Amino acid sequence: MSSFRRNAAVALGAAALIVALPTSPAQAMHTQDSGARAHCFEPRDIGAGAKSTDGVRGADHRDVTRKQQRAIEQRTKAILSAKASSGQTAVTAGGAVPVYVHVMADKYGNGNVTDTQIANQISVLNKTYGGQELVGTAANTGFTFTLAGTDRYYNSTWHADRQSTTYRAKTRLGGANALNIWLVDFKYLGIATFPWDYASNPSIDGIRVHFDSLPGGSIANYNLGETATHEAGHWFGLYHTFQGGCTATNDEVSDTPAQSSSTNGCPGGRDSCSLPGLDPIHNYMDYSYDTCYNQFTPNQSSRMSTMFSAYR
Ligand SMILES: [Ca+2]
Ligand SMILES: [Ca+2]
Ligand SMILES: [Zn+2]
Repeated sequence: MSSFRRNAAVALGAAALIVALPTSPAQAMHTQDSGARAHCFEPRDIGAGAKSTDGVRGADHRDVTRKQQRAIEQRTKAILSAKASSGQTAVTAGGAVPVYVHVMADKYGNGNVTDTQIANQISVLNKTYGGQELVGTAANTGFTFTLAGTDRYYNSTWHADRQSTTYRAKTRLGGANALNIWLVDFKYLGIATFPWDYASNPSIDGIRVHFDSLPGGSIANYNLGETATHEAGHWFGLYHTFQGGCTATNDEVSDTPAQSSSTNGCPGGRDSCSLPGLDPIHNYMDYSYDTCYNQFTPNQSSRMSTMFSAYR
């Protein structure tokens, strides 16, 4: 039984969680019982005044308040109408995304994933963003991913995701449109930055992903590479499907039914809000198991294109 869960664990200290990694069922129970969404990681990474949340597929991006959410929507509209009035195409659907993978192994080589695992991870990105896990229902986002480079570091501090602002700034490659993936060992499955934060914080832009969540990794239920799909979803500007809970606007995506809270596992038929539709437990932006994930929706797809066009 894995100790990992996408949404718990953020309230626990790092030490407890490190022991809680897959070999320790007792700690796993402890971890899973902790549902609190503490704001416990590195607000300094995210930008002045911002609170960060997000952990084991839980608090994995900075917290965005309703007010900030509205401001982001308005800012995006303004950027795109300015583009349109200057004669540019406001929104281009999809795009080619160069991917830089930074393998942050420790000095003994722990975390040194293979080139095959990295290639398989890129394939998973292409499969999931191509709508290939549920053809006909899942959206083909039009985004494609190509491995632009792999580098390997053997630094135990960086491997543990310490000094992450420093190591990201030193190792990040490419421009706004380049997806940087740092593979580390931490208590989260992944952590992401949002596209609208790129301009103010370009040097840390990208996603940090647990190296053992890659295809062939050891984190039970979360080792098919879809943590990177989820984190990249944030990087493209998606919120969790349960953002905003049972409110009308919720995650700013009209075809993802509102959800009161995150999903764990794969509970078919879950319906946590009286608003129309069953909870989107198969959506990559919920916290379900990798085996449960199979889709982005058409409107998530268009939101990603909108945000990519505005900010990347
Ligand atoms: Ca929605
Ligand atoms: Ca419902
Ligand atoms: Zn997330």
